[in-house]
Amino acid sequence: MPKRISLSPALEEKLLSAKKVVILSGAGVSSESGISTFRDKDGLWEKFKPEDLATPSAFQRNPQLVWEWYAYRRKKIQSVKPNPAHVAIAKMEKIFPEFLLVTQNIDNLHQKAGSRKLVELHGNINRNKCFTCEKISSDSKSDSKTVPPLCPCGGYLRPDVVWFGELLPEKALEPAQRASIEAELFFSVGTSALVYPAASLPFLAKEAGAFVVEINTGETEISPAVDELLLGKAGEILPVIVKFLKQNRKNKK
Ligand code: BJW
Ligand code: ZN
Repeated sequence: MPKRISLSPALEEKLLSAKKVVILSGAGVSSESGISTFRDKDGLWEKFKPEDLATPSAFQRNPQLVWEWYAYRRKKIQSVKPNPAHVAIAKMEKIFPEFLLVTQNIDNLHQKAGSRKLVELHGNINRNKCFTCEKISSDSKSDSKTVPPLCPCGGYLRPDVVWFGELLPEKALEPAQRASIEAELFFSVGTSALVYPAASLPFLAKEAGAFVVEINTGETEISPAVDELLLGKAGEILPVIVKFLKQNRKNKK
């Protein structure tokens, strides 16, 4: 039986008045869909080493191993559905006049749930790009192969995700930072807030005056700094927030 979720009067007031809202999402948002997180017990980094699979030098050393690991994860991701957390976030986009979802997730589940106002900080596993010339590949058949296909330039294709030591796409990071600074209400949902620069966004928002809410099954690095910590599953807490908004927020736009 899920425990009763109560929102503080301060959060309720912000939910009713805020126009500019940002949600930062992490792997915890997809865990109720059956996708493993990275750093929880049984998370991906317990079974696999990031330095062997999620760095440019790992790919240079063993492109086949890295390609196969992503092919395995892609197959799993394609078999699952968005959960109530994804659905609630897609509904929130329609309620607040200025809204941005900043996701670290590469699994496309937010888009499947209907989110449109979003930036992908760490890329998307459904796209490939060339390791050498960085051109995005349009070859959708490349999914099924067990060795990385080749780009017309001769370089190997790789998933269009951001590995450790790589820069985040400026077209995602710049709007994410700007929206975080301008936000009145900022949610950090299902992320351990350990990986930078994504983890700096709640602090940017807080320093610029936003009311910062964290939704997570456990405490994280940012918990001591947030205005409201809602401990529990994103798929149980976010629908309660949407229900409150629908019942109480008169002027939706
Ligand atoms: C629930 C739940 C439920 C569960 N409901 N909650 C030293 C200090 C500071 C920084 C660095 C440093 N050394 C190197 C760096 C930089 C590095 C970094 O931050 N490293 C840290 C680990 C220390 N960052 C980078 O390299 C980034 N680039 C960069 O900084 O460029 C400039 C630069 C270059 C070189 C040197 C220095 C600077 C790039 C980072 C790329 C991250 N890539 C990955 C892989 C993507 C592709 C793939 O999927 O394979 O992105 S790593 C992985 O972590 C993935 C995630 O997006 C990211 C964040 O993880 P997330 O989402 O937070 O998941 P978890 O598992 O950590 O947490 C899940 C949370 O959910 C938990 O808290 C649970 O409690 C909770 N939860 N179920 C609610 N139902
Ligand atoms: Zn190329």
